[in-house]
Amino acid sequence: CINAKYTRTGTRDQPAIIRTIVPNDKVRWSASFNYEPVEFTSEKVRTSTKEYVDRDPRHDLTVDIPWNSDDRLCDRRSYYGPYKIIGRVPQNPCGRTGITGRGHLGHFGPNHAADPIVTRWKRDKNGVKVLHRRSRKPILQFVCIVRKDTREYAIPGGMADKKEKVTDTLQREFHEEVLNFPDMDQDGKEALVNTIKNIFENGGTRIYCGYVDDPRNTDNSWMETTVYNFHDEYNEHLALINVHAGDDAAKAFWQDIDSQLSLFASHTDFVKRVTILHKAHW
Ligand code: RP5
Ligand code: MG
Ligand code: MG
Repeated sequence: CINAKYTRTGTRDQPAIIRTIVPNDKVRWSASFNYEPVEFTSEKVRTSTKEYVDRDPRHDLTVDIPWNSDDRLCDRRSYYGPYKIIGRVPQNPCGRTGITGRGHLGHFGPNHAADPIVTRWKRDKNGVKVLHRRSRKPILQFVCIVRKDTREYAIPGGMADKKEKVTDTLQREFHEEVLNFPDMDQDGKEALVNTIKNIFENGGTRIYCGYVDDPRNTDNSWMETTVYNFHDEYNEHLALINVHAGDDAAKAFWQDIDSQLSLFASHTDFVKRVTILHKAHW
């Protein structure tokens, strides 16, 4: 697990909730700790009647959620294997987060997402790879967004819709967040959709699957993701896309990758893994 202890929750539009402070050596459930976390489930989640938002089994004993299984509407399995159910709700397998309830997340237990890291080499005007002046390694660029909620730089990923396959989530989110072309004609859009479909379904490398140290995580609800890298080695297809922000993105652009990058949640770690894969500058 990455660190489960995140010091804040909330988004730009919703107030931050102060978490109980959990020292690093008290994050594991096995560490004894006088722990009285704050309970918090946002108004939006609590009052939602949407099918993909859980009802609270602690408040309604008729609610019977098929924990640790794929109930076809929602995959409730964790990459960490079976999680414990305590007091009728799941326990975060990565430990204490300083807050109970669901916070801003719709599901108790794992909330699954997918993250596409689309990369190309930084090249000069002659098409030659640009080497970093200190490391002498080539510089990778990835499609980056600024999230509308926290204003942080991030991978254009998103939550899996009900019944959705990871490959579909990756494509849908990439389209929604960075391929907003209001002026492009129908033929142009279709050609682009087909190019991306082909690459996303045939050419990706899985980089990571598991827990995300997301600011929305709680002791009962947490984010898990599957990260894929789609790399355009010769600037033939993905590298030629001019990205434009759409949906949850305030901005979208090609960003040089470097160890100074500070990204949302665990995204810096995911991007670093891609630089290792391609032997790029970090
Ligand atoms: C992170 O939140 C995941 O890695 C993914 O990038 C994102 C999904 O949430 P939304 O972007 O849909 O808010 O934990
Ligand atoms: Mg998103
Ligand atoms: Mg989205």
